[in-house]
Amino acid sequence: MPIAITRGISPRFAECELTHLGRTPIDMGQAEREHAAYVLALRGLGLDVITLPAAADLPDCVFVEDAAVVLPECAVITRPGAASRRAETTAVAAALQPWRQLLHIREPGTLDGGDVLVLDKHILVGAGGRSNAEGIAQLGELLAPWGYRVEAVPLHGCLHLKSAVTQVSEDTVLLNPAWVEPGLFAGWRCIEVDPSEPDAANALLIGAQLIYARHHVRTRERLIAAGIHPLLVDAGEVAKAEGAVTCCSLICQDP
Ligand code: CIR
Repeated sequence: MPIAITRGISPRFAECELTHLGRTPIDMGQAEREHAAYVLALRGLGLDVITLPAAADLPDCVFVEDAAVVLPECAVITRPGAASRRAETTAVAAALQPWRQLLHIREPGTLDGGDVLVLDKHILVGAGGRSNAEGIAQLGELLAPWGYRVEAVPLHGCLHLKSAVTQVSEDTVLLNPAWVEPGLFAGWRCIEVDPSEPDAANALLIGAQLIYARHHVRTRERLIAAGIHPLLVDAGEVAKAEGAVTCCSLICQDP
């Protein structure tokens, strides 16, 4: 059975890293409810969900996606770009150990999982923010034995590559053309976010089912018009922390 790893929300979530957003109050009760519903949505898709305990001293620990890149053949434990987030990887690595061979990004490399978009054997990595050239080069060397091709992609104005683009069906990506160059996705059907919803490109594809934040109403209409019918989850509180639906889980499909 495929596995999803999630992690509880730190009591210090209000001290999360913020790069492009101003700080606004987070409703912790609502954040907990949204997270519980997200876990239920994953279970509803047949995933066995392992939820790690939150760490009081790691405000961003709910965003497990940034701590690892999980592939069928292995998992790469990252070295997050924000120093406050580096210790998050310890618990995530321990949780992945039974399921995957572990590889590691080493200093001075930095890499956030949110920057890593896997499109079959082509891996695009957002460069210049949390993930540096050294980290991206290490990822390429670690994954070359399995035939993966890693390409650095310039980002403009957003935190991670997967803030700007995600895969939303077998042949389709959803992207914000102001944040990532659409020409990189030749051969893919591209849907653009509604201009009023710049942060609406993040969606979580599990098998054929798309999980998507309920508040991106206009972009959702574009998905539906393209024949993609997402399962909606509330993600308003993680959005205040610059997080979204991919960030809160690591999916380990059966290898
Ligand atoms: C951070 O700035 O690191 C967190 N507040 C948000 C991380 C979101 N993660 C993701 O998009 N993969």
